[in-house]
Amino acid sequence: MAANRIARQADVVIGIGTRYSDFTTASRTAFGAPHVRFVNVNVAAADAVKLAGTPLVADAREALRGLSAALAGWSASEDYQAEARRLSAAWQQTVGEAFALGHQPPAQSEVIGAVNDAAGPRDVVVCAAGSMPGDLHKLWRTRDPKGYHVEYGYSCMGYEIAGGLGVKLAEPGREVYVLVGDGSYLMMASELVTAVAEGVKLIVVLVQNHGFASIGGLSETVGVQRFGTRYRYRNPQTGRLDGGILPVDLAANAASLGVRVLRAETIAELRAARCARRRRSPARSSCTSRPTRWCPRRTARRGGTSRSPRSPSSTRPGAPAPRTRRRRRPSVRWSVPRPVRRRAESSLVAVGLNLVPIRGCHESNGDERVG
Ligand SMILES: Cc1ncc(C[n+]2csc(CCOP(=O)(O)OP(=O)(O)O)c2C)c(N)n1
Ligand SMILES: [Mg+2]
Repeated sequence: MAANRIARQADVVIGIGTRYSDFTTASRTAFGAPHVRFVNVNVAAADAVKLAGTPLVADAREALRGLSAALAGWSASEDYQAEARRLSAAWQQTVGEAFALGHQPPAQSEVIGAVNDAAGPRDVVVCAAGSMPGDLHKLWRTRDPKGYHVEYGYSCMGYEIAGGLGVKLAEPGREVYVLVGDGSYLMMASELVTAVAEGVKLIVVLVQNHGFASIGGLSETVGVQRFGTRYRYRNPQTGRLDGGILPVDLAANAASLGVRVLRAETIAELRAARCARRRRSPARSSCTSRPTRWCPRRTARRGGTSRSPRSPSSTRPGAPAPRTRRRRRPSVRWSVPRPVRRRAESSLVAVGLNLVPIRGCHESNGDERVG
């Protein structure tokens, strides 16, 4: 709000390293002064000329040094500065309120607030698509230039976990908080397996609102019907995807990939989940998964024997010889070895934004094919 008001009246805008994307310019509607002009500092010439600006193709720090020297002795009016400070303080208050709405199920802003509080000053938040990037750029309090990694270029679903893995590899000293919607998670969560395999620690917060809330809402605001934006069965009565709620359980999916999973339905539980993670206490989590490796194990030894190699007589010295020495083909048994010890533990906190019944709901549309 504060930035939007200032942008609306600005007569000169100095853009530093910005691509003037749709998100940051509200699709070019953010700047409302009739003769607004732009000075664009950018190392990329293509971005420096955007919005018919005066291009300054240069390193940002050097350009700002030069501009500061050129503007020495000039400053914006006292009133203008006071107004900017007042708007900024008012917005901070709005953010504080959005972080503490006390909704149940929680509002997305409360989830963002809880994660923001949990993150340290150098930690990184990663997000890409859905309704969260819009909320994050309004609400997230970034304290470090590298602390905010949100993919506004293409808003590409599925980027979050893979992108978070890349961020963590580049900056292992920082905690990486991946905020991901259920739709994005469903599109691509496979790099969780890589994170587990490589012992790369990610903290994934899966925000479960049971569908593509942003796209569904967007469709309706422009007068178009939703299509497949909620996880619903096809309804034989209507022929549409408006049947019972699909029993999608993405937290269980994450657990199956070897990630430690905690579920939270309230903000208090979300905050407690972080404490539980710190204490490394599985007892605190409602769902803790252990990685299991299914691997073939040969049970017959060379030469073959009718006994299992585990049978005591096969190992006891001086045991009587077996009565039959019939050759058997080596058989393969599947075993579950003990969980491997992980170097670093990725965890996923699934937060339900919408307390919809997701178990047994296929009964509601009478579809017997799905169980
Ligand atoms: C690869 C890709 N396909 C489609 C889209 C269009 N799209 C943007 S957000 C979205 C739904 C995201 O759902 P979810 O992650 O659950 O976030 P929510 O809208 O519920 O906040 C879709 C389909 C996209 N951004 N990227
Ligand atoms: Mg969603």
